Amino acid sequence: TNHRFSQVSVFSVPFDRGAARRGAAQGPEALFRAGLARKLQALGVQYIAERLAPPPHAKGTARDARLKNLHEVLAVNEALAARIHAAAEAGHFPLVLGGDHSIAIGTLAGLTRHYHQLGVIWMDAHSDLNTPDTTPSGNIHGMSLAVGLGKGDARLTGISGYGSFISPEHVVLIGARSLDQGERELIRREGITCYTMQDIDRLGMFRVMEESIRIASSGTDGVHLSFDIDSVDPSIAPGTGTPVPGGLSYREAHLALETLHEAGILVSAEFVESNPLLDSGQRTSRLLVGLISSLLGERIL
Ligand code: 5AB
Ligand code: MN
Ligand code: MN
Ligand code: MN
Repeated sequence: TNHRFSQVSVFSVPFDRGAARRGAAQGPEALFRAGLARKLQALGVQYIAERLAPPPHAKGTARDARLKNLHEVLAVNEALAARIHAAAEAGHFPLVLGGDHSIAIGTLAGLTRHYHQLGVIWMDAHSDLNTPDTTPSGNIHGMSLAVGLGKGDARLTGISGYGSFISPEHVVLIGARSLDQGERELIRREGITCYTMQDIDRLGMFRVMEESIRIASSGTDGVHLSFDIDSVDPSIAPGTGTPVPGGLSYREAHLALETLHEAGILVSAEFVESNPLLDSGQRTSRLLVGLISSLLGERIL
């Protein structure tokens, strides 16, 4: 994806307590069962793979309906942030496999300790910009981008607080079609660029990617891709906990990742929200292996 990296560090994060439904914790192993390692080898990608330990169940800690499973989310993300920072320092390209999207808190925290002006491309049906004050669910996977911007519960933003936060002008949302009122207001107030599905219909995916790449990379020292599989249409990616109709087609999704590979701007990527318990066979896992391959340089011709 970018030739300045000597190797890819693949991090499996078997965690799903940031979401309402269980099962995304089994996402990473389903990707390996669907042939991820063979694919990386065939592409000639030098990589090492590491699996984070799932955090112990925090029993008896106070419950907060606006921040469900906070202690587990904190534990996994503190560990992940440290691993991601170490990988970035070593000159490696982190490839994070989720897990629910709350793990982006740790990825972003680790990256921003090293890259002080990080751009972010967030492909998702949602914007994950809720805070405890705006969340309709209390599920932290709907808050991770807000935390990366320094907004929300201080214990969560404190993980990123060791480094720097991302700036709204370097964030681009792609594929949005299900936003909560508080998220809409935050997008407007902060001036975050958002390419909705309607924008993709009108402009075409290639132009959306060209503009996104320019916005996310201008004035930054690297760009992170956070890819939520629910950005893709549920008819071809059914294995996910919060599906929304009207998503990216097979080719739109691949084109996005092919374009990112060509641009060479990425310093890290994560693929989240794949839930094998909700999948129809290996459909979603196989799609993801193909998408990761496009990002890492698989070509049609
Ligand atoms: B995902 C919702 N906005 O906050 C909320 O899948 C859904 O990581 C969040 O994008 C979906 O609960 C989180 C209604
Ligand atoms: Mn998400
Ligand atoms: Mn550093
Ligand atoms: Mn989503």
